[in-house]
Amino acid sequence: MAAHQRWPGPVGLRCSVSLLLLWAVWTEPLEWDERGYVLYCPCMGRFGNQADHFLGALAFAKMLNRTLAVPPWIVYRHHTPPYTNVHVPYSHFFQLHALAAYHRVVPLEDFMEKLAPQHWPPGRRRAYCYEAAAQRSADRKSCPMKDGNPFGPFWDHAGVDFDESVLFGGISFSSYHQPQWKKRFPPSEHPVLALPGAPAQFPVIQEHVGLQRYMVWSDRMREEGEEHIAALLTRPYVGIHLRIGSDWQNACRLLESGETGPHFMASPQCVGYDRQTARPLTSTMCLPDLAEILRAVRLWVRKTSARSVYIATDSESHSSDVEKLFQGKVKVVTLQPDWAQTDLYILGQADHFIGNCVSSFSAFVKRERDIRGLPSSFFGMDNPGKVGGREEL
Ligand code: GFB
Repeated sequence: MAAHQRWPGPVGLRCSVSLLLLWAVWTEPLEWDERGYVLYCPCMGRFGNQADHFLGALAFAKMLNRTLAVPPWIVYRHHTPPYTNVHVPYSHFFQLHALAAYHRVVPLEDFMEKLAPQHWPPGRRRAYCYEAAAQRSADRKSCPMKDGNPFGPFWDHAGVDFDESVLFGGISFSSYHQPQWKKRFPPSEHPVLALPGAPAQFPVIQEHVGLQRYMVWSDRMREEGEEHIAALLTRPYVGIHLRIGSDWQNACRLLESGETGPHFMASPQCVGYDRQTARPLTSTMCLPDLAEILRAVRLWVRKTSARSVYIATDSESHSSDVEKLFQGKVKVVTLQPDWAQTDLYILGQADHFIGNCVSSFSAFVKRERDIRGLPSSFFGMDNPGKVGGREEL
């Protein structure tokens, strides 16, 4: 597949222009931005949650016209070496310069190394949080920036201790409160808004879904993903995401009580964002059983005349069941890669994708595919349509 087909044309063009601009900028020493900065810890959930929050944080920084200090991804490697949190720079998985087509960004690592020593030195590092969050601290007046995991390790990794707390209340991160943010925290007095969590909602709001177009895979991830596809898969291929592990089984049990309603974690992506008109969320959509997995795979393999199936999974792959279904006529591949992002890449490139409606891991793939006009469905929902955001330019 040619590079220009992978990303929508206008963005490709914008990316090339911004690449040139950024090349020019980044060969210069980093200049302090008087319009201020937003820093935050991606401290909620794993990759899919962090990605949802990232889109909202990007929009928040743009709304306040502050530069976003792009945090590293927090990857929890507690069962494999190094058996701790790993902080992976944004640019390991995605192109930093592609973000510049939307808004000004700087990697948190560069901010700390090149700007903070002079402009945000120790002794002047203020934390900003909701009054309600400060209630959790011992003195009830301090933002709990470094309390517990992943908070402490994140700010330690960045090399930050906080000297003071600024509390706020009565304002949300939505555009409705933009004037209040600007009035309350002018960059001249509050140059660095450092927040304990993402200034964003989970799941990502509909308006920001389209910002996914600025999250462009890094060359490293693209090359690795394309190598796997070329070596293992024959097109057309159907990619499926099996989110069926024990943590997920527990989460889906909450649905049974009926208290959640149709909006549960990432489900607005398939039931619709409007609560009044949302389609029902069934337990099969959250936790498909083997019968549903095989039904959906058979349907989409037939519809697309697929020659292979790629299974990404958080636990069992059920690959032998899928193989049996097609009596060996369809190749079934599961990689269980070292980085979950490799699975995301391969799912994103599939000729058809079957995801889990409730999972933000699936939501990442669905957003990327919607932007590129590629078809997706969910277990328990064959025709979800597209829940796109308005074009963010
Ligand atoms: O991405 P994520 O926030 O999606 O978290 P959910 C799920 C994590 O599980 C991923 C791994 O980031 C991966 O590390 N994982 C899940 C997978 N599916 C796959 C897969 O197909 N392949 C690979 N390689 N890894 C939320 C969590 O998960 O679920 C919350 O963020 C909470 O913390 C909640 O646990 C119940 O939205 O699915």
